[in-house]
Amino acid sequence: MRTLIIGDIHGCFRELSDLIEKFGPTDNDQIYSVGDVINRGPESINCIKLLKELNAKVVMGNHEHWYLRSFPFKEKTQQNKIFKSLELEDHLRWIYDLPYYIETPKFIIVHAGFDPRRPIEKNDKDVLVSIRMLEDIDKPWFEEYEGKKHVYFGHWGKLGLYYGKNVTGLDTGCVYGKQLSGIVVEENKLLQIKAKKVYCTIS
Ligand SMILES: [Mn+2]
Repeated sequence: MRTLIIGDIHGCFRELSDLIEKFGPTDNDQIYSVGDVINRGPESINCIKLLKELNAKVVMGNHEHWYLRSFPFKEKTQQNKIFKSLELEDHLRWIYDLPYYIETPKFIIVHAGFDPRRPIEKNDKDVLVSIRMLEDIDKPWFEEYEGKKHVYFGHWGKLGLYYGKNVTGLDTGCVYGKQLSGIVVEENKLLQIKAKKVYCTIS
């Protein structure tokens, strides 16, 4: 059995398909995603459909979290307009049921990270999908992490591919024209697909 953990996808379906093909999953393999499957890029719905077909395990990203917070789009804010255009209502239950982190005997998958000075289950959902820095000590959250389980996370596109002490950052900014990354855990092997184009400029 092999395990593939995929970084932030953001609707980049062609790159996701290529990455899956490169991995070549069998029925014994398990695919995970660090979340932010949707939004910003061109084909959010197709990304969800493919991950469902593959029985991938996906954690909640800030974009899925915000989508749920915005639904049913009553307020006319800019964010709601963007999400409305995604037309993801058929997949609402799937998004709603996404866990905020996944912990296995070997590793933890979380979208952004957590404050490691307290147990992950004691971190707020908003923290799990959005943390980068521990503001009070002005350090990235993972610099304080001393747990034994390896943590795989995304969310930090500017950080890019990051190998730290028992942590791996996998958001390599595909939607910004960089790469879609995945890591094969058992082989510690990195798979990358170059973005077909710049879908979105960094805001
Ligand atoms: Mn994110």
